[in-house]
Amino acid sequence: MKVDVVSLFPAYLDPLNLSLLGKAQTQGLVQVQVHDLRNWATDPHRSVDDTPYGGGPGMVMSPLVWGSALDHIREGAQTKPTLIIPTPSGEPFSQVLAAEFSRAEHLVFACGRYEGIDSRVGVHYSSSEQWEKVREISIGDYVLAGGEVATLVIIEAITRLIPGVLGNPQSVVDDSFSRPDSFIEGPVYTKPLGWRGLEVPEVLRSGNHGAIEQWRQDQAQARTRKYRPDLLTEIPPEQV
Ligand code: 6GU
Repeated sequence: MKVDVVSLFPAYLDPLNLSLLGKAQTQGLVQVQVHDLRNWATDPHRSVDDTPYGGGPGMVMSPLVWGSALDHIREGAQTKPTLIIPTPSGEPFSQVLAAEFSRAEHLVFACGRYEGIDSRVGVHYSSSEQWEKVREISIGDYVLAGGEVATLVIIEAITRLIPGVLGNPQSVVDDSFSRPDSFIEGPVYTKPLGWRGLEVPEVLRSGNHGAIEQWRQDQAQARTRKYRPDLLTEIPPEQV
């Protein structure tokens, strides 16, 4: 998978070279390239934003600068990329979306700052034959200062699903939000058996695999009821 990230603060994306993703890049499973948006600014002040039409606070990022940057990336590519625009007003990110994006050949992330990117950028590339698709994605119900940290989150969730990136493929199957029942995962333990007066649950030492699986399922269900009751509400059948 090829991943391009365009940002005003390329150093924000430095963690992409660490740990699991750093190794995946060394192994050739993923190629990440970070670009400084200011390279495509053309005026003497190298500005990338302007005041919003209709008034209001803050600045809006220029479609001229974004258009030049994204066209440049497309011109250097062999296949149609998917454009991901992280924004708090986007579609909620999820494990299902991470799995979908993990099958893409080429992803391009457009990191906005200030009050966001001129809306015509997303509209234009959505209808362009040169791009696979455009997705505006939010990582949760809170507001970040820019798209960079959201991009790190999305890339990490996607790339660990690429075959070969994780050491143990079963880890991905067992994840919260990936199982058919969609419970969040229960508690885990390692040695020592006793720690500061707290014991590892007896059942995990029983050797009874059926009982262990049942216990884990019960724990996962209890935890989901407590923290994420929204995951348990049944979706009513569609009314025709
Ligand atoms: Cl993707 N961007 C920003 N700036 N804030 C967010 C977000 C994205 N997702 C949640 N909050």
